[in-house]
Amino acid sequence: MSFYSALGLDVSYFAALWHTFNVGHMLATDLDRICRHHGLSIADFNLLGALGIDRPRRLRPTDLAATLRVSQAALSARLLRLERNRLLVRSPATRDRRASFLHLTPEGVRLVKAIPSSATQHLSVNSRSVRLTSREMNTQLREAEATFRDVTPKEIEHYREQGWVKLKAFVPEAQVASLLAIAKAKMGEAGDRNAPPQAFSYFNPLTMRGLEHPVLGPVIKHCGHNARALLARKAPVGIRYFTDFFAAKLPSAKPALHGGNGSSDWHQDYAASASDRSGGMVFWLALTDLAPESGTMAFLSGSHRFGPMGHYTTYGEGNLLDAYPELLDHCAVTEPQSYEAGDATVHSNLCVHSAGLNRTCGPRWTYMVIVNPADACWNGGPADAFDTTGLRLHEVMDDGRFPVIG
Ligand SMILES: O=C(O)CCC(=O)C(=O)O
Repeated sequence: MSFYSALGLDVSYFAALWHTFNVGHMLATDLDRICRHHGLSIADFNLLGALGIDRPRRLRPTDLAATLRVSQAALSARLLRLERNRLLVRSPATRDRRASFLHLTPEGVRLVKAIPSSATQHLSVNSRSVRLTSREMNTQLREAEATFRDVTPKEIEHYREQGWVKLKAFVPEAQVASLLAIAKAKMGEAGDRNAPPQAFSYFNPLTMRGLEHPVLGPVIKHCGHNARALLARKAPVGIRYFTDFFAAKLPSAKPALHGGNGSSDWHQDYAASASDRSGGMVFWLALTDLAPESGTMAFLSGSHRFGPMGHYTTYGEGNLLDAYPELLDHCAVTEPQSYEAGDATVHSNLCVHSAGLNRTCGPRWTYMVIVNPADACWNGGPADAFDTTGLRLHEVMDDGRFPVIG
């Protein structure tokens, strides 16, 4: 304040202005949290809401950009994504065939109505918030921004049906920023400073075993808690932690020091899990915004129903689909996914998946957590992601290294 008054500005209204700004910020954070439960950001909701208003004339993308006060470039990517998610469609404008009008789909209309009604139930900002001191406001904001969200019934259903699921904003921004900073501090900005004990062609891993770590621990436990909901066993079976690691897929155009700049061809993880039963899953968390050209995950939806189909090293120069081409008659291949920082995908260790080359010029930063059902027993085999020393055949893997976390 004294800085501004020294400039000769009238600062008598600054405190009120700052307070109003903070209440607005709290409200936006709170609304964003609610939108994310429905798989949208607050900006997506504003966009759909603008299309939901009854107007004499439908909006074109240029009208919408002006209404929302955003650039055409920022709007185009968002429109494409919402169109792909079947929340809006375009129809050609009658006078100018090159232009298009935007319309909500029935699902878009449903969301535009559902979000305000869930806001009335779940909004934590209320009339009392306006009277909070700035210290109380900061505490509330920090808590709101750091809140982990749970998987929704719709996401659980998608996982059960398809063997994988996308979890928008699964880890809050603050934690993702800390994870990325830790990864870069240990692996370097280029993601290749560490030398893994076992180098992989498809990414450069750094195993963390971070359960006790102040930043990694809560993220791992968040995965464990939600893995239990995704597993959806009727028997009261918990979730056992197995490993967690940073994985930097390195640019394919540059030579790599320890591998890690290749693609991850179609495969399942099950054969590398050393477990006597299915139910294991991988949480794959994007630490930055990731577009398909950085080598993101694609899935063969529903392939988890077809049982184990071999270890990824057993197809010679080919991949799982060369050995089981008939899968393509039954299962749809998804596009490589796009992620915003904090989005995750989770795949069952029986779901066939792949990730392409990283065609960008920087590393693809991800953090992965691998879990199994707590009643899984060691099948006597080796495991790719963890050490099986000390495990006993046909007994649960309750070695102290693998605690139940969900
Ligand atoms: O991140 C990748 O490139 C592949 C990941 C993968 O195959 C897995 O998580 O099982």
